[in-house]
This record gives sequence, structure tokens and C-alpha cells, in this order.
Amino acid sequence: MSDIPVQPRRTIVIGDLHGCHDEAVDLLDRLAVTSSDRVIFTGDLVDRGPLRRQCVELAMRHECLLGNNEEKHLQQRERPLDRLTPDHAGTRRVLEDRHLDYFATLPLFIPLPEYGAVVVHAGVLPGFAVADQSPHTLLHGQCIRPPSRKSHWPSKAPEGWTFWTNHWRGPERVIFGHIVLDRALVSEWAVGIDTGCVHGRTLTAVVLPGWEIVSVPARGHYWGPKGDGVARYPVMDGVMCFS
Ligand SMILES: [Mn+2]
Repeated sequence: MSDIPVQPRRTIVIGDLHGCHDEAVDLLDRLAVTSSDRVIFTGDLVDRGPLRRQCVELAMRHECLLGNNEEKHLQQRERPLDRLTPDHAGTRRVLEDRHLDYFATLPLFIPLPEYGAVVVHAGVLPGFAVADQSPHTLLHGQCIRPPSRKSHWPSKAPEGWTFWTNHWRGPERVIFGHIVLDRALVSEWAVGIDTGCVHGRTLTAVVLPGWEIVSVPARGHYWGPKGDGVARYPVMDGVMCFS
């Protein structure tokens, strides 16, 4: 008989890193993460921020979703550097083939049935099981108007199109990144945790089973503000987005 209490295993989901490796380490330290915890990154490890390769190496030691930025690197893998955007070329210069091979293994969603949850990079459409969502919706979904299966950026959404979190009613509670929010969005059926670290804001995790939200501040302002930097597009429940 051991008197050592068994530490319950936590599942920690961390929002988009975009090269913010030092803040990821700050957040893992703050949470006192050990090898008994499960850590999942929501994707968009690279582009925009300072330490992209280190973010990929960190994710390779845990779990990670495919983000739209990793998707783009895979789509443009054969393209010469001078035909990429300067930002994407900067990422490619610090990555090796094995990092791109790793991107190709990343899932589009991670079910967490033990918590009634699922993790996706961007969004889901109501009326479809998560496993039946299109890759485009999972990687890019933002403002929708069912039954259309299209999605628009908040700043480009026609009148009457609203963020998918206003439409989704489960059955899973969806944990997502991708959209830069002024604080974590916590609603009955959706939890958004991209709080814009690369834009000088914060890096956020949701910690299961308690659904606790934990953030650390950015150490720098690495990439210009989203849009004009003014949060003015409501997502839901007063949480504003910066797109
Ligand atoms: Mn994204």
C-alpha cells in the first residue's frame, strides 16, 4: 500500500502559439505540467511570431491539431521560397522536412469523450457530426448562416451571418482556437482559447476536467494588431474578436 496520492491526469488544451514558444513554456510552468498530464495544442504553431521551429519541436512532444497555417505550408511545400509570402518563407527557412512530415500527420480534430468535448482548430457547422465536418470548416470556420455551408471572416461577413458558436448546440462542447478573442469565450457549447499571444495579448489554456481557464501574458508584441487593433466584432456573450 502506498500513501502517495494518485494525481488525477489532466487534459490541458492550449491556444494558437504562432511562434510564442517562451510563453508556452511559461504556461506549462504555471500549470506545473508533468508527464502525467495530456497537453494538446490547437494548431497554428508557426508564422508571425519569433520561435516557430521551437514551437513545432514542443508540439512534437505532446499532441497538436492541424491549423490553417500548417495546412498552407503543406499545400505550398513544393513551392520555392521566393514564391511564398515573406512570413511563410521565414517559417520554411527554420523548418526541416521532418517538421513538414509531422504537419502531414496532424489530425483535424481530437475527441475528448470523457469530457463530452472535442478540440478543433477553428469551427464547426450545426447539423453535422464533428467527424462529418469538412476540413475547410474545421480549419477556417468563423461566421456562418445555416443551412449555407460557407463561412466568412467576421470583418467580411454579410449582414445576418454570425459566429458559429451562436449556432452550435452540441452534442460536444467544442474547444477551439483560430479566432483572436479579447478573452476566453466560455459558453455552454463552445470554449474559445486563442487570446492573441502573438499580438501582444495572452496565451490561454483550458484545463480539464475542471474547465479552468489559465492565461499568461505575452512577453512581446510580435505581430501587428489584427485589423486596426480595435475589438469591435462581438462573437457571443460580450466576447469581442479582433478580425
Ligand atoms: Mn488559424
